Amino acid sequence: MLEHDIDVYYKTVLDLVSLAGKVVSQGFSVAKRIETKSNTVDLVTEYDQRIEEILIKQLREKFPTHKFIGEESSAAGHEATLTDDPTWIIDPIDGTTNFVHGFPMVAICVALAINKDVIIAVVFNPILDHLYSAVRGKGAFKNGRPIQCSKQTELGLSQVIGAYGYSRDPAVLDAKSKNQRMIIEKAHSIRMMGSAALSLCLIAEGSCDAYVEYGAYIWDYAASDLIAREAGAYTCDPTGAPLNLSHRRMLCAATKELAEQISPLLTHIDYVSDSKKPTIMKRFLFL
Ligand code: 2AM
Ligand code: CA
Ligand code: CA
Ligand code: CA
Repeated sequence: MLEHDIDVYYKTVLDLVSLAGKVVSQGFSVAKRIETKSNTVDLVTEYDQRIEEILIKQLREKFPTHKFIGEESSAAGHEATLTDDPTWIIDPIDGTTNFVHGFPMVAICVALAINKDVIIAVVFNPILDHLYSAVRGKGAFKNGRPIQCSKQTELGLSQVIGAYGYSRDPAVLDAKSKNQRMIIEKAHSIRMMGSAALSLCLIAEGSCDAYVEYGAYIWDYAASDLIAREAGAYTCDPTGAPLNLSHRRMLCAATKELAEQISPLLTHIDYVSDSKKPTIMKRFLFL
């Protein structure tokens, strides 16, 4: 891959995301059409769909051989399989529930993966005008300035980001509640942002020290995972195994030492073995 091509891809996506941000900002404070997806709390608006259409149409015109994975165009909310082909992974609005309620943690997320590795990542919160970006190997940036995660190694001194997601399955809620409880017994605090991507960006910029979530998808993490790692953070599967962006599980921590303290506390939820019903797994130690 020529350096030159990456520059073209990066500039193209930055321009497009800035354009899409204007549509998100315009929709943020007006009444909108809201529909539900998998259940009554899994929401989608006309803006999610419109922004994904704009991004895919414009990127396809520029790069006709590239593939696309987008939340709103993936069948029944399930992700398409990531291949070695250049693939744009798009979440048009991360934090749709926030968008519906006028809570300003919303972001447009776009990542480009080549050979299954994410090389370009952009997460843009147009309401707060926070643009997070990274190109693999070149560091992470917020509004053009380099960012770095904290150096925190102690859970007892950490601010951790949690999440409840959209599942209302009692077993899943129990497992997630138990995880929050295990963490809050030790940490300074737990925060919930309602945006998986911005949660990882908050770690990237050092405002929080760790994040754990089960149930989000590749489009939630593809861009923000690269931004967090380029800012120095450690991302892995919550079991401690290597991260697989398609496995719907994420542990991100400012340091590996911190991830190693959080992992053994967790009750894991497995979305891979049985796609119809998540399985709650017994705790197991960091691998
Ligand atoms: P969304 O707003 O794009 O739907 C909410 O906890 C955060 O997790 C949001 O970033 C949300 O993305 C994402 N998310 C989406 N589906 C989820 C799921 N089934 N479980 C957990 N989080 C999910
Ligand atoms: Ca999302
Ligand atoms: Ca979304
Ligand atoms: Ca969604």
